[in-house]
Amino acid sequence: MRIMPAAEFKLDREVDYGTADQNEAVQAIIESVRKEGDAAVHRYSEKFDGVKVPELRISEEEIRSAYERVDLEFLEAIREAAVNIRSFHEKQKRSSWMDLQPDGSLLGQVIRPLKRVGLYVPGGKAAYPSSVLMNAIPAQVAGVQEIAMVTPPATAGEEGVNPYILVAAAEVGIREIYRVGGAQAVAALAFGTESIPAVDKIVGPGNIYVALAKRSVYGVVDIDSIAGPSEIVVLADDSADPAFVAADLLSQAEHDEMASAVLVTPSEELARKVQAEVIRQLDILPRKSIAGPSIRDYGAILTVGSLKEGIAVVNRLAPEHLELMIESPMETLPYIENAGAIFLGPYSSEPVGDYWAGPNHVLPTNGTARFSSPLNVDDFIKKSSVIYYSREALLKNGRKIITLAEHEGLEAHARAIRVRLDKEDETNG
Ligand code: HSO
Ligand code: ZN
Repeated sequence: MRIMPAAEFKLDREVDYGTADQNEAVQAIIESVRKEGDAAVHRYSEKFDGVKVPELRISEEEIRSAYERVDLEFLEAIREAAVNIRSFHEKQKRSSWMDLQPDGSLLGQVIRPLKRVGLYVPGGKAAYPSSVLMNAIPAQVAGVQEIAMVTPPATAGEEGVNPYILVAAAEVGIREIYRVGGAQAVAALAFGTESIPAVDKIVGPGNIYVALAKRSVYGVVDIDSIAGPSEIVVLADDSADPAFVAADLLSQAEHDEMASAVLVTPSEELARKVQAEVIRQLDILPRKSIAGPSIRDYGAILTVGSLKEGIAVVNRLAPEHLELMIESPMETLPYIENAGAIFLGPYSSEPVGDYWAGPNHVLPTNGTARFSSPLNVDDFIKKSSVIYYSREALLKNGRKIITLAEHEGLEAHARAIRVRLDKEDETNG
């Protein structure tokens, strides 16, 4: 892991818009699924996952048997995590409101949950039961009635779906689960097929084909943000334990060869110690083949002249995860402008947030913390404005509305108001 002055570090992250071939393939899949429904879904699953399934929907029996294949410790832990996540998201709930004006008019906003949401859960290296909870629970807290989950077979050529994913889903009450992945799953959720009814919004991470498909159906349905590789920035001073810092950097590096782990520090000594620790810990990591390239290509230890300078670097990076392992993290918090989740002090290691504490682990990546937020209850609601004008209120304001309409050359708008004012004049006169 290279040590360098922060000023020399260039974070040249780009959004992956896919190759021309990938885009073309995804468009073809979406078109076919839209036109042919289930038949196309089956065809693509056979082509890409090597499976021929009689039923897309996973049976109750299969969910029951998944419970027999997971251990009790996992089950207990996921239940407790779900309680923590639910209670955190309960605090995000908003209420509808109505404001009565002195002239008798009423203005307000009603909150409604989305009716039906599709949750994509990847197979393979990023099949995380914890992400099932993180995506489903805010939707449920928002009041979403139907959640349909899609997930590809765990092993190519076989029908079986990861039992931990099935159990996590069942634990939060998701029973509508389909054995399908890739762009065909996204297209099915967006347009609906004979066996998969269309949804209003699609959430959840996936590979490049899933990401391109989501981008492409946006507008037909809503989507969540498109996640880039995971990132962590640790801002640490001499008070930090190098072994803690190195372990936390590696915890994100093991997600993806393209994940980035960066230490920002005013301490040359800590920089050297963390560098040595990363080498030592990496060597004995089971996912060394993923974490190694991540650390090599996207990892860095950035030295700064002061803590203040370090904070400026952090704000520029706008990391998905930020750990403050410094003397007074609480006092520094007000100066952090851009970060998806902020972990304070030596014991708030990132996995505490990934799995357990309650805040969502679906966070803005790729610098998007500059303008966006963790996945939350608001992502699953919508608002309608409510307007009630009393007779008195319209009489008072009608002339001014007419003026604005006339200046836009919209005479029918003006007349819609005038017809009411005129009627008043007639009755009065
Ligand atoms: N750190 C990941 C979330 C995750 N970690 C899932 C473990 N499982 C992205 O924020
Ligand atoms: Zn993680």
